[in-house]
Amino acid sequence: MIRTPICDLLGIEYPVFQGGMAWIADAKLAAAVSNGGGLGIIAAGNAPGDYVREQVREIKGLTDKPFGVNVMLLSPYADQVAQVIVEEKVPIVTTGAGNPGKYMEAWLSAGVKVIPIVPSVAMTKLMTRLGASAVIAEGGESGGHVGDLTTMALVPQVCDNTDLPVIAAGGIADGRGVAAAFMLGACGVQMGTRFLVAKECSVHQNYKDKILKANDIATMVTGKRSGHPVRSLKTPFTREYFKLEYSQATDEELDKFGTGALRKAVVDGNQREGCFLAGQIAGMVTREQPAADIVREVIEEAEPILRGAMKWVK
Ligand code: TUI
Repeated sequence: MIRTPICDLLGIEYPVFQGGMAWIADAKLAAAVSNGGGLGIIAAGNAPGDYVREQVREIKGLTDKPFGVNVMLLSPYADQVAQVIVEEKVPIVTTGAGNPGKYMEAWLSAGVKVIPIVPSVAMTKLMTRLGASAVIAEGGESGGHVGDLTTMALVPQVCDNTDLPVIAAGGIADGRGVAAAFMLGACGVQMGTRFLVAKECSVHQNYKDKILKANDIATMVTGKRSGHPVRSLKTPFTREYFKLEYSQATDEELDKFGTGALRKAVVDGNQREGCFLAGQIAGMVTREQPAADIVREVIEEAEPILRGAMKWVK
């Protein structure tokens, strides 16, 4: 059995978070993960506060286990969502794609546990000072919005600069990844792409099929020009977007081309115009499974690896 400080801190059985995937991670997926003993997380993404309120009310009817909400800080509705979290007494918040500093006081005084995603040591130190309960160190192997550092380089440096529990994310999809994360000093993991093909994940079947068929070199990063780099599957859309980025196209033209592409992937399964966010481990994700099985399986796989880790040391 693997039990780590994050399990006691949050009241969960397995130290496994499901990533707050925008447009994808809804109350049903999050409830399935939480009921399986991990931490299910509802993604606010770019949705308004009322959507998040509905989702939070729904999950409370589906599980009595702890759950979280992920706030995407680039969202125009981030202020609304931050307020809904307080009003609806959400127990745990994770944040992504920015600095949640301006919400910390309100959340902490409402008793919310705040777990920011940090892409650097500087952000780690700031979040530790501001009262975070833990941090998620997410490397650029992940899908979606990516920082510069890899998980291998980021996690130990984050661990060296905080006493908080560190959750590793980016490039983790099985027990080997979990074991490696623990070796680097993390006491938990967050996975997105692996949960995207969970049975309870309601993303369009075309999206799941594309992940299941992906190989090691199936993803690429676009959006560097705008300062918001995003990793997704190579598709006609991403190749065209990439070309436009390095052309004379204006920022407005580029924005117009990209708008709605994630919705087209998630809701419509549109293989030509959709943007299918995915991590580099998509090539290892080969079967659809119940979310609870994923949570248990990665931890059960990690146990013998961690026990046998010293086999080459005489
Ligand atoms: O947030 C994510 N992944 C995401 S967000 C998203 S929706 C989106 N759509 C279009 C453009 C951008 C986003 C899809 N996937 N992961 C967590 C994450 N956070 N990765 C990196 C960061 C991060 C980056 C900078 C966190 C903090 C940060 O701070 C910068 C600063 O100094 O304010």
